[in-house]
Amino acid sequence: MAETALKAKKPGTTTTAEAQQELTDGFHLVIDALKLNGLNTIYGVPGIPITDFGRMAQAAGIRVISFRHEQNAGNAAAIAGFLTKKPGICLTVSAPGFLNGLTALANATTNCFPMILISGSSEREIVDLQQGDYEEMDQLAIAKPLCKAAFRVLHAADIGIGVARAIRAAVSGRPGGVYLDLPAKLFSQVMDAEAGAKSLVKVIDPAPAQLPAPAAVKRALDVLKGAKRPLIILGKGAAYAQADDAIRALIEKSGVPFLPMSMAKGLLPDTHPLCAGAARSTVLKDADVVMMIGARLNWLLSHGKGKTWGEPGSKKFIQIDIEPKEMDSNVEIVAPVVGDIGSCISALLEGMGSKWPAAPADWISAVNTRKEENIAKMSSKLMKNSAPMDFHSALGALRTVIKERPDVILVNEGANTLDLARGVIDMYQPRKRLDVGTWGVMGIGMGFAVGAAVETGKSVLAVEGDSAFGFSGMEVETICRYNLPVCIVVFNNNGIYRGTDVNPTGGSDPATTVFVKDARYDKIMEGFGGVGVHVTTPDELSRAVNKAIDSRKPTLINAAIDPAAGSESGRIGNLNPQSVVRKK
Ligand code: ADP
Ligand code: TPW
Ligand code: MG
Repeated sequence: MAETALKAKKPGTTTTAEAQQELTDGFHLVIDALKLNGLNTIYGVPGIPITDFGRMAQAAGIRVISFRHEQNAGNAAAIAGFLTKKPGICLTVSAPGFLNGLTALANATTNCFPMILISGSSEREIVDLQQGDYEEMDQLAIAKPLCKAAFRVLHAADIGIGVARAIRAAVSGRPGGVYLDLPAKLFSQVMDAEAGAKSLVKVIDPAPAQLPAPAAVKRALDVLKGAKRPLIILGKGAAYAQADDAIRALIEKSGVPFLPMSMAKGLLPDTHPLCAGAARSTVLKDADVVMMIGARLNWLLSHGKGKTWGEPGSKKFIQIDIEPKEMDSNVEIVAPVVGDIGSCISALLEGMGSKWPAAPADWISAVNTRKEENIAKMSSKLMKNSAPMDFHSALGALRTVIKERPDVILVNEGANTLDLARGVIDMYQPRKRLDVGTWGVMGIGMGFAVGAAVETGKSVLAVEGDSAFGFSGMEVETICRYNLPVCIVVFNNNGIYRGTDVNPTGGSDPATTVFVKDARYDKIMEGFGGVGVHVTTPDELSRAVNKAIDSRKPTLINAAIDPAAGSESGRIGNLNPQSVVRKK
């Protein structure tokens, strides 16, 4: 407290030493509350009423990373939450800044990432009477339906409790986004420093373990034991839980093939003998018992039904999740196990005892046969060293980079650039693949890259579609300003999905999906003092990426990709409605 408390005279007192009272204010109390809880990094954009707050936070030893747009700051905070299990903090100004940050908060909530969006807000009296204050907006009401919890603090003495509630709401149970509304007046409210210090709360055990019921564990093990063709699906909740050793032990002890969802890749290496990633459609169709660990049966898994899942009624689902309401959300769950993943997996391992039967050999060999076929089919596509590159030949080069440097963090967004990279680039370590997540949202790229580099100090390789990159591209300046070890590869195929569409009217406007032909995104990076490289072959790409990672210098590689190579919507064209009565 001493380092930040104000020395001030009590109003209306004499100058005697006895009469001097140490004071603090809202600014200091918020900073002290964050620091007390080990929240030492803030991602944000300054302005009224939080400019001085950012400055003071930096002066107090908090790392304050200033962005060019709040959405990117919010995405950085969200991924910080995913990587550290502590809420990432995003700080914005009122109304427009708040709304810019809100997209990231909603996205974090959807993905179950813990973060806290702290926004300054205008005067309550004026906002509530709608008298037209500077950046007037009822932010709390707007945030509420879009996040897990929303709080407002009106009195300096409540800051400690407000921050504590926000932390607990973000990380306990199913993690998510929390909004904390701090009106401008709060920051300058003054109170006695000692009382202020006492009002702060150090949150004890912010995400308490939630133990599964023994009967639920037994039920799940009985179903698993009866399986002829068992499958385990690992989701990003399993990656978040940081129960890596226990999850590996469960898989290896049971001998059950596992399928990692996108951000769970690397939880066990994609090259693990039990990884069924290369036989995805076969295992989904043919498995008879599926154990979901921190993964939801949403659109990414065809809601647990339909063609993807084979004959109707051919599956039994076991689900391990901290959120009881997730059970039966799409199909019947015959064995729900509700609790935190660490506790659930430990209980399952204990329940399996020492004599757990091996998974049926005919199933394992069927899965292996399919894997080998698919791997062989793909490998020739990855080897070509042609110009222009197609997605596979370019990704073949990046696949080798990650194999040789498994601790590099891969950020990935786009359509073809995303879907094909997910399949081609094997991951070897947990929480190294960060991508568009549950919404398939474009724009996470630079925010995630900055957040991952700042939180881990590791090199980041951001593989970006040219459209995807555009959503957050201005943050290359942020990457240069903080000199972060981020290498961006823009897969430049001149547009969204492809660069070959033409305007159907024959008019001079370009088609809706194409960009400036043969643009040089590398020049943007050079403009801010980073390294820009233009490459046209996989060999050049691989050399440039390796050099960037070795140097740890901000680098953008413009990788020219055949404009005709992509397909509409990447791998999810089935979700894309097309008119059948199109008029000429
Ligand atoms: P994916 O997209 O990888 O399939 P989802 O985001 O759909 O993953 O699912 C993640 C699930 O993990 C959510 O249902 C969430 O409640 C759950 N979850 C997150 N953290 C934990 C945890 N520590 N313990 C148990 N479940 C968790
Ligand atoms: C916030 C819709 C999905 S994928 C994509 C868009 C615009 C870009 C695909 O082009 P890109 O990749 O990145 O060049 P590639 O390799 O296929 O050429 N707005 C938001 N989110 C989404 N998902 C969209 C729009 C979309
Ligand atoms: Mg593109």
